[in-house]
Amino acid sequence: MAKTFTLYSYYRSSCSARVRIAAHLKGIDLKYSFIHLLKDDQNSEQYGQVNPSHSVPTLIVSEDGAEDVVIRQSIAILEYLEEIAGESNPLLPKDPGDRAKVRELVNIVSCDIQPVTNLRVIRRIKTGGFDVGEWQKHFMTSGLLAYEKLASKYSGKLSVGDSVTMADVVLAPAIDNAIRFDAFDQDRMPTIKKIVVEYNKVDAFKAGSWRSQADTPDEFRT
Ligand SMILES: N[C@@H](CCC(=O)N[C@@H](CS)C(=O)NCC(=O)O)C(=O)O
Repeated sequence: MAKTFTLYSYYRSSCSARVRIAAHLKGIDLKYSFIHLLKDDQNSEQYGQVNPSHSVPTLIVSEDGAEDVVIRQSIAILEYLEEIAGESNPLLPKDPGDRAKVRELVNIVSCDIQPVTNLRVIRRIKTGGFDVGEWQKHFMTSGLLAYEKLASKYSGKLSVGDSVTMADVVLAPAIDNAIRFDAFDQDRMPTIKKIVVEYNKVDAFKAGSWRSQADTPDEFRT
């Protein structure tokens, strides 16, 4: 019997979008279980049993009806998908030096930008009458400028060379967030601007985007 892949996801979660885009690129059919972050589904005791970090995404892989693999971190999920379906749209280049470039860029977004702009962090600092928008914009901008600097050396059409890599899968939803918080300064980020144009040509980016999920509210659909 074939494997079943179930993703706990929220339409506006950039970490979930990474996995959705990668799965589309690899032709892996995902079933969805929706966790509404603004309704606090992630903090339920039941979901805490699935993912003790109380965050999305979580990927459950079942075989013959039995749970086989559970992965609760988006980058670990991307690495897993690459390992089981590496030949279909490889997201890591063959050359170890190029792989390191991809992972550097992935880490700028997943370690330096996303964690400090995440919902639970924002909720916590909001209690101090903080300017949350300014905070988000600051960390998104400084992280993306670092990405820009490296990608200006590494990029061809895409972040590293001319093929889609894990770096692009992680960057695309980060740019959606940056646009939302007015942190995508295209004049200072010409390489990223050029790369983002390429995403519009690849179906998987649209299919995985926050605007086209089954839990996306109608007002956000394109
Ligand atoms: N390092 C984790 C971060 C996951 C994460 O923080 N996800 C966000 C959505 S992008 C979330 O679930 N936030 C819920 C909250 O902050 O309450 C990963 O990459 O999977």
